[in-house]
Amino acid sequence: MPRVFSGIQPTGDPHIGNYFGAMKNYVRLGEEYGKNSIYCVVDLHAITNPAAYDPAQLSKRTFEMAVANFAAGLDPSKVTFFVQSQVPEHHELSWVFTALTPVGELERMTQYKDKSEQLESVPAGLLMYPVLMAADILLYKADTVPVGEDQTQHIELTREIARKFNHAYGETFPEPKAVYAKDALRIPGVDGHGKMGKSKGETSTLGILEPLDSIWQKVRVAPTDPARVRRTDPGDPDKCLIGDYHKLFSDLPTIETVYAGCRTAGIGCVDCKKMLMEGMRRELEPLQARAADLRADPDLVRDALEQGAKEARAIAQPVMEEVREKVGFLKSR
Ligand code: AQP
Repeated sequence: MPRVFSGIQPTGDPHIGNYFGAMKNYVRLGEEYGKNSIYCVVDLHAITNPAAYDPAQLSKRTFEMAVANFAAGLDPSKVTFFVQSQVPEHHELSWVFTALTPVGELERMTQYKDKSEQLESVPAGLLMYPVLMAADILLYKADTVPVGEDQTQHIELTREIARKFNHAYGETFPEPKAVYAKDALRIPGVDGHGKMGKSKGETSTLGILEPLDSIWQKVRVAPTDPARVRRTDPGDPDKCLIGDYHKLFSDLPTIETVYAGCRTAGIGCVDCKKMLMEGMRRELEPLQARAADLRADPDLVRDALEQGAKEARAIAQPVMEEVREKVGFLKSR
């Protein structure tokens, strides 16, 4: 049975990188795979990076991440959606994979190198992050993983772990493939410093639940093509993050107008940014209204998550039984 799995960290407010790079794909694949599309808020991952983790905020952020996904169109009655820590089989399988994975493989992960560089003391959990991610995916024997491009290396490692397990214990797990959203592989941060990411803080992100005034304050001062020093200088919209954002939010005629206007200096950067805000308003205002309705009924959200965890465990438990038997653990009577 083909199955989809993906997770999203409650390390901060969901941003347009998460939305276009992952969340919209969850909705699309959910329509195709129904309950076999399995998504979770990965709170176990969120505690591995001390720079982005605040215990006082974690449960609130987990709830908000669920709200954001439901508001973005994910229907919990049609897909399987839950909170990772409510399905303990994730860390059980993770431990089995830990025993199979060479430390050297983990140390060469780019995301580990980037994040550990910024820390004085590096928690082992940060190193083990991709092993837990492999367990998340393979616990459901998922073969399709909708993610952004930043996760490519982790998915490759997941395939390797599946191969290692199958080799050691017999054919058990599929080798999953990543699926990417076209035009949203790696959405740049609004500060112009690399990929938009939650753990980089609010200067990097445009939150999908963020008030539009606050979004405008960041867009207004966002860097554009450095070649456009004066209003009369022509620019290259392909070298401008506002140009990238237009491709996500604007309709085709607007994109054509903006791209031609930038290249000929027919429009200035401020006009270009104002036109972007129209598209953002169109996309985000209804989403934010749905989120407000959901927040007003927290029991509805919590019930949906708990039901999702039950559905996830119904798939995960037999897989874990199979793993325990193959690994050779003495079965409890
Ligand atoms: N900028 C992005 N462009 C496209 N896709 C992205 N994703 C994340 N950022 C972008 C995809 O969103 C899904 C959830 O990933 P995450 O929860 O790890 O999101 P994050 O913002 O990257 O969170 P972090 O790890 O707290 O932030 P950083 O990156 O700063 O370390 C994934 O499918 C991801 O690919």
